[in-house]
Amino acid sequence: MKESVIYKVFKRQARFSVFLLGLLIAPAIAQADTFTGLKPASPQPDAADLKPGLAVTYYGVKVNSIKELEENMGYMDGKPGEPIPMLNYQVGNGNVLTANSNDMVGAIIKGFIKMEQPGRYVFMVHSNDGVWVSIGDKLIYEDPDVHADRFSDEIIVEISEPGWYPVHIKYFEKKNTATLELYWEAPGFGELDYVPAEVFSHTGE
Ligand SMILES: [Ca+2]
Repeated sequence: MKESVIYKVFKRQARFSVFLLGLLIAPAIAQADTFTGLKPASPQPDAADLKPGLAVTYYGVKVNSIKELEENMGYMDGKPGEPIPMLNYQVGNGNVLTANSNDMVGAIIKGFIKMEQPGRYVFMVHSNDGVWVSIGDKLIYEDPDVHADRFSDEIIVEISEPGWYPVHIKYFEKKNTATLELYWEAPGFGELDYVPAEVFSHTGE
């Protein structure tokens, strides 16, 4: 039987509607992703070795992506910077993190975060420019290119084992304004707020 023109148009529109619906639903599903299987530091760091804040190494680079930052790191030495007490930097045109520069900064940030209750943690990242965030050896977020201030969706993490988890963040600021903020809603810490300085630490020199 020959399909009428009207039926053909209807079918095409129905397909298009399903496509649009998919576009709407996909981000909602992505947002609901829950990260599990994060690995606590093993062995756990010795309390006597812990220093406040996160360790940072800076690279003077003009890059457009985390990948380009990594390529630069292959042949240049970074400079250790003052430890970063907490990730609450929305500095406009000011200096980037604890660096003495306001532009063309790459930063490799390492240390530990204490998640002292088992359960569900909601993280959010606010970045400008590119960022890559791993906790417990699991990549939980990346927004790796040049961009204006931009929030992640909610990043849901579930852990069963309380303790210190390794944090590894790659970040760069190319030019103009810079932001790097990390928020959480953690068991026992109430509503969404900056991850507090008291749960960050690092070891080493
Ligand atoms: Ca910028």
